[in-house]
Amino acid sequence: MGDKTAIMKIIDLAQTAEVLRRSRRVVLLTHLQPDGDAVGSLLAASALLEALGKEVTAVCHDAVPKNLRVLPGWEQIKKPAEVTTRDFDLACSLDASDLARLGDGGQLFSACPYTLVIDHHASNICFGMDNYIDSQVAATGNLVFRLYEQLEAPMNADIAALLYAAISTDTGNFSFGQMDEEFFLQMSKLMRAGLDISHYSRVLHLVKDLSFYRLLGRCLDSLSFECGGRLSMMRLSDADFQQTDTTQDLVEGLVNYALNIPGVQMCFLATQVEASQTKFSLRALAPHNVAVIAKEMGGGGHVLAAGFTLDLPLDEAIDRVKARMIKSLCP
Ligand SMILES: [Mn+2]
Repeated sequence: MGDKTAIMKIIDLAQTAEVLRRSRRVVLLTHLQPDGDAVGSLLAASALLEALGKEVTAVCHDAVPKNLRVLPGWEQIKKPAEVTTRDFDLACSLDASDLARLGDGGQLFSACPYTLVIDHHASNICFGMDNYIDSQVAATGNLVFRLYEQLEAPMNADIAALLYAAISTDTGNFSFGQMDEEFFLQMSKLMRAGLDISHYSRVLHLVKDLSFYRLLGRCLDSLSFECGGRLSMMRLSDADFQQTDTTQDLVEGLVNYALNIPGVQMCFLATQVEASQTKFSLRALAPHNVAVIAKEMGGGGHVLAAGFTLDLPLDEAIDRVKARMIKSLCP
C-alpha cells in the first residue's frame, strides 16, 4: 500500500475518506498528555472505522487523564508497549503536529507501510504520507465529524459525547477559537444524535477534585501585579504541590485566572519543576504578543498563549521573566 519514501502529500476530505475506506487494519494514534480533543477524536475515529468494518487499535503514549475517564470507551486506549502486533496497513495520527508529539507511539506510526495525519494545528509539519490538515477548524474533532458525514457513518449519543469532548475542549467550552457556522451546524447534529450536553459539560469542564481547588487557592493567593495592574503574576512552588497533595498536571488552565481580572493585559504563571528549573505559562490579550517572549526564552506557542522552561530557581526565573514582560508592556 504505497512506498514509504513517497512524497508527503496534502489531501482533502474526500481523499481522506477514501484512504480510510481502503484500509483494513488501522492503528490510530494521538499526542502525549492527551486532552479532550485528543481522546475524543481518537475514540470517535475509532468508532467510525469500526462502523466501516475495520480492525482498529487506538493508542496513546500517556494514560487517559482522570477527568476524561467519563468518556464512553476510554478503557480501550492502549499504551504503545501494549500493542504487540505490527500488522497494520494504515497508521493514522490525530491532533498531533509532529512525530515527536506521539511519544513512543511514533514507532508504531513510522513502522507502518502507509501513514495518514489528520490535524488542525497550523504548525503541523505534514509528517504523514497523506496529510489532511485544516487550521480553520477549532478542533481535530471537527475534522472527524466531517469524515462521519463524508463516509455516511451512523452517529449516536456516545459518539456525539466524544465529539463534544473534542470540540468543547479546544474552544474552552465555547469561549474562544474558530467557532463559525459549520461549527454550530455540527453541534446541532450532535444534539440530534442525542448528546447529553448538560451532563458532559458538567463532568468534563466543571467538576474537579477538591485538591485542584486547594491548588487553585494557593495560586490565587500568590497573585501580584506590575505596570499599574496590566501585568499579573502567579507562582507555584514545590511546597504548594506537596501541601495540597497535587501534581503538576493540574496546572493546565490555572494561568487564565490571572488574565481574566479586569485591567490585566498580560500574565504569567511560574511553576517550580525542580530546584533549579521553572516552567512558565504566558497569556496576553490582543494586540499583545507573548509568543515573541517565549521564543526568546527558548520556548514557543501562540501569540496569545505561550510557554517555556528556564534552568533557574523559582525566584530568579520570576525576576528575569517579570523584567522582560514589564519591558514589553510598559517600556
Ligand atoms: Mn486539538
